Amino acid sequence: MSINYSEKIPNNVNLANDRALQRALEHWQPHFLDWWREMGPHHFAQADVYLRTAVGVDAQGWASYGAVKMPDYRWGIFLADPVAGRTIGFGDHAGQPVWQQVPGEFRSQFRRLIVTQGDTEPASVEQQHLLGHTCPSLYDLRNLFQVNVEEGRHLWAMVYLLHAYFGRDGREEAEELLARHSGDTDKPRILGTFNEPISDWLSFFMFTYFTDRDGKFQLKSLAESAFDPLARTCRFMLTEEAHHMFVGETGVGRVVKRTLEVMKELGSDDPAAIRAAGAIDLPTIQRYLNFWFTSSLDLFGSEVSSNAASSFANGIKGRPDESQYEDHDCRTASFSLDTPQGREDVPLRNAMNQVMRESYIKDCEIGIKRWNLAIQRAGHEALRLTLPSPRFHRSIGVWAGLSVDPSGNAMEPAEHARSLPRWLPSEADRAFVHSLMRRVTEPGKMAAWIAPPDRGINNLPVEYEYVRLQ
Ligand code: BYC
Ligand code: FE
Ligand code: FE
Repeated sequence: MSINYSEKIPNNVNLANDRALQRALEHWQPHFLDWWREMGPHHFAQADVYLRTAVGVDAQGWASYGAVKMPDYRWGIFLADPVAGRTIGFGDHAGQPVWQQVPGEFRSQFRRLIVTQGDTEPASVEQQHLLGHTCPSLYDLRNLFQVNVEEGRHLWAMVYLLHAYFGRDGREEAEELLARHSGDTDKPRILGTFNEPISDWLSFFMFTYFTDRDGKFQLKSLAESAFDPLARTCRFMLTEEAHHMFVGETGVGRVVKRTLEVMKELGSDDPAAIRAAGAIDLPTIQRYLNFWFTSSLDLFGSEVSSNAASSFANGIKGRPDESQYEDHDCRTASFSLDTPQGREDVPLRNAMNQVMRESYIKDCEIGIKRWNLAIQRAGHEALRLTLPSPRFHRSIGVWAGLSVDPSGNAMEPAEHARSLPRWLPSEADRAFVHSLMRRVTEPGKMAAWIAPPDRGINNLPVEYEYVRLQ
């Protein structure tokens, strides 16, 4: 199905055929644009940004690239093509045809999940509101803006579902998605991580590595849903998501690379000397990693969850890559869970959040291995970045609020509190990282704390002027 760009709202869902829905979305559109102007990238409305825009939803060449002013970006509604004869892949309704409408009895459950998913998208744009001012290069500035406009489009994806399938409640929820704000004391965003400030680029790269990866896993599990429009929306969102994680993985990798260069020049791994030379020492990178990884672990919800069990039973939310499992019913199976009281067997359906979290952790390891390879190749046998234990620094689930060290061992609360500055970014770490954040906007030039990328965007050179500032 091709995308119609001649309409006010580009779409491949035949919006013109449903006048009421089209009018409702055209009514929401200016509210979205007001929100973007106020809460989106600060001060760059006039800049020409080299952005990709979706022009089709198939695997080959779905994107076109060109200079766009962000407020003119064509946010629209794009669903992956339907799969003929698709049936429900898991839970109590497995094998039955998928649903084109939301069954009444599951309506509020679906709405809650769609609202929660939708809430994270604008939240991340709000968190990154000021980052453009301190970009380490035009290449990075462009990547930030690409991520931002696509998160804006992900909001559109969820708002479409709310408007099209949830009537008046859905329209009200769509307004609320623009009324809650990241970090707002009265009306915060729904999930914890999306209220954490992202005020430096190391945090941005950790966020796109770890938190956008939660997005990947949540979208994969919703792409299994029996509610076909939700599944198709999420399938297309996943193609955009891949770039966000690329920005994170290469971003952290380039910070590590620059640190290794400085260590070589200095012939030292002394953090103070590395900082004095304008790079970020590996222990500081590890502390940022610890923070964003553990915060993102919380996004999977409690290890034992009746919500997760009923979402699975009802066909609402499956496991990422559900087809790779043998048992799609899981009613009688159990799961061995690591709890502070020891191993406990729990019904598998109730442990679905933990099943997802464990596949997420495996996926997180891939980038860590790559970064460590660079550290090893630079001749540092004793230095490594590691994922902390999932028991460490948790706010949700069975490990929440416990005094556990990054290796997963319980400790005295007072000793734990004293040790935290060694494990998580301290005020001094943040002040140092902030002191490095100076804007670099000469094409091809990089800030001193980050190595240049291996290649530019879409086969263009790294020196290309990816953002033309006005
Ligand atoms: N913070 O049974 P429980 C992305 C709440 S990222 C605060 O343990 P459940 C993106 C929970 O909501 C992907 N609250 O968990 C990335 C529930 O509250 P209610 C986002 C939390 O329901 C970067 C209560 O605790 N997508 O796309 O099984 C940039 C008990 O819940 C947290 C989704 O999350 C937390 N961390 O699962 C841009 C998918 N964790 O309802 C975008 C949709 C739990 O009792 N959401 N709670 O008031 C879901 O599937 C589920 O809601 C969750 C929680 C997995 C989040
Ligand atoms: Fe997203
Ligand atoms: Fe994303």
